[in-house]
Amino acid sequence: WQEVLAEDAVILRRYAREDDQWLFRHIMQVASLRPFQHRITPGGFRMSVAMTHCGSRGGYPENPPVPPVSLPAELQQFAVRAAGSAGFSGFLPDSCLMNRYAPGSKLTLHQDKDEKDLRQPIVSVSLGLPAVFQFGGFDRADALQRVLLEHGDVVVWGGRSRLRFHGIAPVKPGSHPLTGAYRYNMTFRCAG
Ligand code: MD5
Ligand code: FE
Repeated sequence: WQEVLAEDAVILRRYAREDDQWLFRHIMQVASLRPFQHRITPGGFRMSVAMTHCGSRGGYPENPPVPPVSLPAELQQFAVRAAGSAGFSGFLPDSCLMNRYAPGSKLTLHQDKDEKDLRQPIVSVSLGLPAVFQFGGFDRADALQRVLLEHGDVVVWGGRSRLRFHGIAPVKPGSHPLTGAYRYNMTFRCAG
């Protein structure tokens, strides 16, 4: 079932549930080639979320250098199908960012604006432990909506909602049969 969060932002509740095992295997496969890393923010802080990715990320330099890992066609097709179900046709992602949240990990309010073509949506897939998603406006200080994202939930963010401020509240400890002590999120993007 679908839920409209805001203009051009649609939640496909549990959309990925029946595909959770092979989706998770792809995360593990990518992480075996490019281990999850805690990036350091421009301000010098180590992020609590660990990240890896496959496909393009817009050609940003990696430090230290890591081998390229291509975006598996079945992952790309899953994202194309999800975007279509949410009403976004013509989406062809070239990258998948994978985030891993241990208990206590959070993602501070931010905008996703590194991608070259902001007319393209982002497809997000949540697996494992639930998390409270914070969904804001176009200014950092705008009021936040809070939405629980659970295992298998898919969200498609396009149009106006593409540039909304958003974040993830600290993940509560727990255990999930597929992912153990973690929450994982995949975001499919046209990084360019
Ligand atoms: C997450 N990841 O759950 C989220 C899901 C990230 C990130 O935010 O940058 O890795 S993607 C949420 C998103 C993407 C694009 C637009 C909006 C939300 N939005 O307008 O709220 O790890
Ligand atoms: Fe983001």
